Amino acid sequence: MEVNDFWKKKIHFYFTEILDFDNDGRVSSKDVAGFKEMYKYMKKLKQDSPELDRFSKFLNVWINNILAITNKKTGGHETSITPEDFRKYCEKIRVELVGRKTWPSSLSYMSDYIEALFSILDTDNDRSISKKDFLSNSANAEDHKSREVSWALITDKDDNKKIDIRFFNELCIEFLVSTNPKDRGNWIFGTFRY
Ligand SMILES: [Ca+2]
Ligand SMILES: [Ca+2]
Repeated sequence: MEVNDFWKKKIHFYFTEILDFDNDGRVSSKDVAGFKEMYKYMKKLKQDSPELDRFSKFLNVWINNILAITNKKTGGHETSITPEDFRKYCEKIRVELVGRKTWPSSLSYMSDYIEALFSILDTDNDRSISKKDFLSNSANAEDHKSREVSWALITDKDDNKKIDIRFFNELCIEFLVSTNPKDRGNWIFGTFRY
């Protein structure tokens, strides 16, 4: 199963709109610093909080893993990731994920990264993502609307549904694999602007 234009657009969107926090066209530890600040603010944490420390560690491990893979190919010592590097990385791990619902051991570091994402979405820290959590990350009215549509798609219009960490992992894997816009994992980041 090859990737298609929908998949490429989705991965590009994820890179530019979500990962590249400071909008400089690359993903690096500078973006992790931005996410850390946002997380600290959202969860009302102190600068020296162990939770905050764990959160940024997860993100850095993940970025370093992508760099290790992309640098291996170029033989270089790049410290930031381009959209093309990222797409190639996603294509590579996608091969290992097709048909799976859990991370293979070769990608075990992804669980920690997914845990960090889950923590961002779980705004009230009760270890599940409710519709309220999902909508509360909206940036503006338009974003709020697309999140409502995304939620309906993911949960089959069940407003009382809760997304636990196991289901969230499945949806994230589907996000990385799916070439079909109808698959619900495509909407886990709450947008239709692919
Ligand atoms: Ca950046
Ligand atoms: Ca929650």
